[in-house]
Amino acid sequence: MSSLLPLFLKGKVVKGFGRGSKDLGCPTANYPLEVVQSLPKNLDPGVYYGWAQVDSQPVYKMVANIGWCPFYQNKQMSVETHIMHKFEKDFYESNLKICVVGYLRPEKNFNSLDDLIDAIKQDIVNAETRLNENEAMKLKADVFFD
Ligand code: ADP
Ligand code: RBF
Ligand code: MG
Repeated sequence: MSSLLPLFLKGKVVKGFGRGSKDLGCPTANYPLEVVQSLPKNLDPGVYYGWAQVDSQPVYKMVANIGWCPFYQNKQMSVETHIMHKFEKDFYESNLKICVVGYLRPEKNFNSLDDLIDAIKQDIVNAETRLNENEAMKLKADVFFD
């Protein structure tokens, strides 16, 4: 698994499932199917942390869910990125580059939406810590980003 990381992805931001992740305080920028299909076949589904850049804006911290969302039982795998930054407006159709730096945990099912939200909040805390480490910081400056 770890040999596949860091993993660099880029693509356009498309409309997701419209479940109102935004209302939950956790908007996720979704990639189109072709990006999902380009993933290494042996990449473990789960929650990851890393860096993200919208067009040529600054590079910010992110957490990404790569998988099937057992809570919603999606039929298709998705890659959705929550960028740890407050944006003034939506950026559908923009280019999104992400560097997937490390793995946080497997996807889980939850008894309630509140439990899912609590888990995501904890993921953000964990990502913050990991991304402040030197090895992770180096990737923020990778030539991949504009
Ligand atoms: P959808 O189901 O269409 O993905 P979401 O509720 O997940 O809808 O919201 C995602 C959209 O919110 C993104 O495509 C982007 O345009 C916008 N957005 C605003 N702030 C962020 C952020 N911090 N991280 C990710 N997306 C954000
Ligand atoms: N969905 C799941 O079904 N199980 C998970 O463990 C899970 N973890 C997530 C972690 C993060 C950091 C993010 C951004 C999303 C996660 N999701 C998970 C996806 C979530 O179901 C999706 O973003 C919903 O649309 C949120 O309402
Ligand atoms: Mg989304």
